[in-house]
Amino acid sequence: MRDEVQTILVIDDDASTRTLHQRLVQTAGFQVLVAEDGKRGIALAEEFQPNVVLLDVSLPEVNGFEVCRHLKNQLSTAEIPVVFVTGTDANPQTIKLGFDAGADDFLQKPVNAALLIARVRVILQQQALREAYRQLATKDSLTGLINRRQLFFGITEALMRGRKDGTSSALVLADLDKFKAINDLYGHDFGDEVLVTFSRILERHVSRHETAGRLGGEEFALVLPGAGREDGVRAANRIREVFSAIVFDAGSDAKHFTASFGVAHFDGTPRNLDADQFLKQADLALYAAKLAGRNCVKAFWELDPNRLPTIAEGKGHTRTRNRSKTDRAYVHVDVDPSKADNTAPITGAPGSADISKS
Ligand code: GH3
Ligand code: MG
Ligand code: MG
Repeated sequence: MRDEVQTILVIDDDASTRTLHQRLVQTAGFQVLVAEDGKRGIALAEEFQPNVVLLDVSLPEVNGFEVCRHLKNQLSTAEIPVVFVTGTDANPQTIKLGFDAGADDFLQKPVNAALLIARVRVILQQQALREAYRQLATKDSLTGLINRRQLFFGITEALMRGRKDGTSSALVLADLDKFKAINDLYGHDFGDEVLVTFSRILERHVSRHETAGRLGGEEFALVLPGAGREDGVRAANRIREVFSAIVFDAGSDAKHFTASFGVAHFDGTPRNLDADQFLKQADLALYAAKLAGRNCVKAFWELDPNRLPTIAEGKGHTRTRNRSKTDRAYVHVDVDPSKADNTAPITGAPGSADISKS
């Protein structure tokens, strides 16, 4: 729930009721918006997204039930709780009609001030709890990025749009290089810091309609709806460059770390490409980037289709279940801490076969 002062929208055609309800909620510390008819009320709800609507049943033109149904049927206003506050007609039938229309509560005029405010506060608490559960279900707790499950929704949505109207989209997978060695050399907390830093970079590089998420471990994905092939590669390279330029303070050492990227692209065909297969394409490209020496970007469409590597069953990124650990058993990294070079990047030099930095 928002931190700022919470806003209550009062919709009532009776001026004295509006004034009374306005005074009550203002005294309780809420901000208030008022509307004298349903149409104006709906417009205010859409524009200002109030935390609760206090809604009269009998209104001219559009009645309260219709207003409530309208709010509850629109994605942008469906979550706003509605409390009916009705005068003349609080009989069993109108109460049922109110709740059928989606009301969260039903109060009788003249309202008991303490009861009205208490009900509003309970509703706000329930909203806050729902929001907290939503965060838990959709966000990764370490980085605050959306989680694996939500990423799959985003990928599926991008594919559906592509199938429908040919809108292209790019999928970028990123995997931090030799991250196990970072943990081993500098500790798990330091490793966590690196993950968080990488996540902040991803966030800064995505626009509102794009998505950055954590697939698990040190693996991340970007979904870029509307992106052409080169847009995906460019985005990956920008992030790669920014990340590798960051100087991490590892005890007495200043360290640079790197990441490898795989890019796949969908332009509506093949129509039956699903999220698993799209991820697999990006994963094969990422694997090629690791093989090419890491700290580089590879595109699926540039790979030789006759020489695609076989990723061992269950070792790729394309599994739909969540994983607690993200070992890539097919990439072997031998790290001898005693030979660690504290000034150079922890990763090897980019491979000469790198297509992406030209
Ligand atoms: P490569 O360059 O081939 O990707 O090598 P890598 O070492 O990055 O890959 P590997 O999959 O072998 O190691 C990933 C490591 O990431 C192992 C795991 O312990 C660590 N890891 C996974 N999740 C977290 C986390 O939340 N925090 C920290 N600090 N480490 C994590
Ligand atoms: Mg890695
Ligand atoms: Mg990995």
